[in-house]
Amino acid sequence: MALLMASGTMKNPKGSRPQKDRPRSSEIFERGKRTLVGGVNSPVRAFRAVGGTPLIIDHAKGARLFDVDGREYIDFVCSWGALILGHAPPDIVSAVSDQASRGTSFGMTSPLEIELGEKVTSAIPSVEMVRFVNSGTEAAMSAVRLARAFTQRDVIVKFEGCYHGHSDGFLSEAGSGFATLGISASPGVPQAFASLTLNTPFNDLEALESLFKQHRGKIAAVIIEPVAANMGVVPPAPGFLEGLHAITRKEKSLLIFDEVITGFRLAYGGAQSVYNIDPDLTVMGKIIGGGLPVAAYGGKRNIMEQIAPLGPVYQAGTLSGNPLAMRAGLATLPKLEAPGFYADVNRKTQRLADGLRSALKETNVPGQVNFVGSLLTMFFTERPVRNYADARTSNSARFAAFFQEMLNRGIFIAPSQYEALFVSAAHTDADIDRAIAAARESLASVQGN
Ligand code: KE4
Repeated sequence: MALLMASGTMKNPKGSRPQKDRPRSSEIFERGKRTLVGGVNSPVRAFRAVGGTPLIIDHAKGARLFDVDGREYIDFVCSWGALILGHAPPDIVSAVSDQASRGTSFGMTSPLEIELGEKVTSAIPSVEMVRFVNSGTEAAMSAVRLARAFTQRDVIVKFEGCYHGHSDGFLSEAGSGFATLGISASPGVPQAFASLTLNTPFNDLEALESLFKQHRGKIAAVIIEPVAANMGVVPPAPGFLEGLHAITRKEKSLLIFDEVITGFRLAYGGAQSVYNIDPDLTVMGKIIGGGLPVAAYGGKRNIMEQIAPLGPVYQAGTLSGNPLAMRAGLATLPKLEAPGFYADVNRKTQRLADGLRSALKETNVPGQVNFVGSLLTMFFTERPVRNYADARTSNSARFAAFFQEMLNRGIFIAPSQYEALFVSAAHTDADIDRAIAAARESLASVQGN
């Protein structure tokens, strides 16, 4: 363990550039590569799209990450959106510590799961019943299995660039780490299975209509990130979600909102409350676990009651609803109900977006800043980004150079053009202004890339 503990943390004097080399991180990463595939437990952490030694984190607090070389970063990844309160909020830490002493997993139901289930279903009216699982992948996979069983149809429609986890049916034209690594399909998924997932462009109702025409009566469900965040942030065009909802009603297919990122982030009721859409099923994750592994799927009672043990659709999980994660979720959600919580994170994100837009203008670097609520992406392209094809016109070499410049200035953004920046309650206006200043300097140094 001694090897892995940082030799004390060293704050960077205000405004100074941290050392570029991170010797302890490289040493630990090299060691990690001997046992962990690629030295990571999730591909995007390997910095393959941006180069250099990945961050190896010693600890985190508030809006800060501290790596094993004692360098400090303002964190705009926030565990990929899970930490809307920032790292190690005191009340969440004490709730989890208290629960640990009372048992971390009972293998049977605890009142905690019921309480969190009540919190989630009262926050999201379309979710009349819920099932907790351990990852967004598991939740999305289960929701699709349920939709297929309920409709007795096999085909699923997803949108190019959207990501719903790594279960077989979703590994085509996916976003997030898939797009980051530039892969569009995955070995190991039988063609017979992959062919049951159809992709169509985000924000294009005409293409969706014609897909339904070609596959009339065969489409079980359409699954969508209501605000795409895994191709970078792309908001739904006006009327798009309403049109999508109307088409699924007409075609008697289910509409699944994947709110793993947007759930409890865009509003306490998720994106569906912002855009006033009533999906049949909703997939959630990240924030509801307060940083511990929790995800969930839920929806209309008559659909959810098809799930075992009530119905024939099987889904199970050893650690599903475990008390430790439930306590973290129960300590987190009430804080999001506080008056002004969302207005504040959204205001800070607007400040960041405005600052980045003026930095792009001042440095003459072609770029687009898309943001919704506290989700933001800066695309290095002159084309407005309304779908995955637009996103892919981004200059990935310039993004990679920008990423490194920002990291050297103590700002950690997602190591991929196809991810979001996340603003938390822990970020201060000073943090936002520091990120804007760093971006202005970083843009100036990548103009030539
Ligand atoms: P997980 O299985 O990673 O918990 O969740 C899958 C998932 C499902 N749906 C949406 C909308 C998601 O964004 C995700 C996972 N998000 C990525 C980041 N964009 C996880 C980061 C990673 O893969 O390491």
